[in-house]
Amino acid sequence: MAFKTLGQFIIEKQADFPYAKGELSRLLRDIGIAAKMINREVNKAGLADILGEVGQQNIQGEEQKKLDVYADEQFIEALSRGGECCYIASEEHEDGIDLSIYPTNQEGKYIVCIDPLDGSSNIDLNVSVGSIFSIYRRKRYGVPIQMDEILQYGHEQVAAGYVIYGSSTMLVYSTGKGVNGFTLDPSIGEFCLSHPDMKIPTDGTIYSVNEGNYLKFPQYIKDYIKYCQQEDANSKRPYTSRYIGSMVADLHRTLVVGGIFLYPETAQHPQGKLRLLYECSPMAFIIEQAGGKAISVSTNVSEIKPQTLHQRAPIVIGSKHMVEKVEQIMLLHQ
Ligand code: AHM
Ligand code: MG
Repeated sequence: MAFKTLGQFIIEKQADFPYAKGELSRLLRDIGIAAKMINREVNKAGLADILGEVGQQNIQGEEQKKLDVYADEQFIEALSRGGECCYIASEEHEDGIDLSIYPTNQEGKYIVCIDPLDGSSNIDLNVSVGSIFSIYRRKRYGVPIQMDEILQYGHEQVAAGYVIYGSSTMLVYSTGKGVNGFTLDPSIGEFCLSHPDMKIPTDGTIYSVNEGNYLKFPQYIKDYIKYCQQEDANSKRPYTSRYIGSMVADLHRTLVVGGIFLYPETAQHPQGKLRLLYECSPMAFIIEQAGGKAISVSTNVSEIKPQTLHQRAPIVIGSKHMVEKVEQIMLLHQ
């Protein structure tokens, strides 16, 4: 059967950007390579005891690294290599990594924000984890990079995507012209187009939230959860509850079969838990590109102006009608 690899697809799609010189395509390809390297290590995670504990030397005399550190290094290496990227903001680093100070990357057009291994607390349990990336364009050239170029609105993203290391490994991304998904074929070591032009169903029957936090949630979220649990044949309620605790995995399911994912604000954590630049904005970009919706209390996630690199934001994201229902209930409380 004929199939299209990620590399072939990226080159084909370059025609969508007539003025582009191929830098974004190269950047996406480099991200694909990092994803394959991380996938290889994630698949071996259960062998840690055999290959050597984290921090110990393995049989080849190499130091074993924590997987999130390894994933971070793979991305940084892949993104630094090509010269297209001038700045990396990573969830793993307190400060950003300014590559524009190096002659090889000073002309780089792109800023990349990454969560190299999201949901890493699940790694030892053989539960799906993921990587998330988000790409912005530089605003000025020939001067040192400034914070306003890094802290851009979600709607200014040029591309965003995620990799899910699950029962199979997939890379899903968008450059603002729809969403496409690629499954890694381990026999040939290539991501192959398996989910072209992904669309999230407008309605769904699954809600996904850490209900252990229920008592701390604001009233409109509590009311929405009760709404999900009430019986109503027309809207196929009660909905099913599913929560993996890996944002990438929970949102991948939401994208494919529809549903809603919530990580709301609480009195103790008014900004929720998830990071705006590495988790909320890229996932909102993908879900919106697929026809869904993402809000942060009363604004769209894509309309939040980030103030700091590691800023958090509450998020409600998924099937359009389900997110709109949360908005309706929220309005009743104002
Ligand atoms: P991490 O970046 O430390 O891995 O945390 C992010 C993860 C998300 O993948 C997931 O949605 C969320 O944390 C789960 O949090 P909780 O355990 O509070 O429900
Ligand atoms: Mg994370």
